[in-house]
Amino acid sequence: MKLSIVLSTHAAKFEAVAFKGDFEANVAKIAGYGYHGVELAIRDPKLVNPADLKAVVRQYNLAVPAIGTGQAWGEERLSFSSDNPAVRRAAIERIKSHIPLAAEFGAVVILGLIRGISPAGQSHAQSMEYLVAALRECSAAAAPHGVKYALEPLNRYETDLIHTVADGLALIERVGADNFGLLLDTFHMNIEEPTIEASIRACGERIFHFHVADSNRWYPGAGHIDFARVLDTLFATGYQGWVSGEFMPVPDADTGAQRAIAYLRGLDKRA
Ligand code: LER
Ligand code: MN
Repeated sequence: MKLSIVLSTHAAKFEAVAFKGDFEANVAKIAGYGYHGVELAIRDPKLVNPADLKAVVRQYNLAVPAIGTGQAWGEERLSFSSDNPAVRRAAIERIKSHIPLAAEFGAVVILGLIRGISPAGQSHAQSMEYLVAALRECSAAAAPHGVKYALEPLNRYETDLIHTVADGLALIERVGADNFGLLLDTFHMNIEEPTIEASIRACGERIFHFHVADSNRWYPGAGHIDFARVLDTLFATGYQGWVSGEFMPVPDADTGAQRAIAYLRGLDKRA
């Protein structure tokens, strides 16, 4: 099992990003705890220096399996489904601007809350049309660079758009791009999926990335998700990707990160 953990390149509001702030010190800690990768949450690629990022992760021998983009919604309200065409355009351009860095790291680009939330007065069907158009454009731009996008089904309390694997698979059909798939997150799945294992099997080869947090969004092992079964099911699909920790800094970021890796390694001796 290849294990990574989410790290924000800048201070962020998103509460499930355990490591925020001093980048190099956090990378050093994450490597020290035994993780093999860092998933980078980057609001805007213009705000980071790719050479510096690369130098730091290489120095600590870490991979970057995925780049999270949700802070562009969280901090700037950029959204694929906005009723304002300028906002939709800015969201699409922002998401395309992640392509060079993702290509360099071999990272999948995560599409979480950048999908947005249907604005008051806009129908769900209209939001989905905007979403499909944005995803087609971004996927087509990324394909020649070998970059993939992974849209994450999110629970109903965060958005009205795409809650389940079934919703995500229907969207994949509509987008019709080989480099567009899903990111599954056990926290959201525990709220929305009828059966976590059946949904993982249904998603199969379109699982492009995987987030782990327990039912309470603390580190795996702190709640009631059966991770032995979930991870067995995930790897039985042939999944070759990363298992990435995205959980709250409880009791603090360092303790959570250490408990998560100890617990996951205990489940899978290959971790
Ligand atoms: C991001 O990966 C996530 O899981 C969401 O809850 C962000 O809002
Ligand atoms: Mn997630």
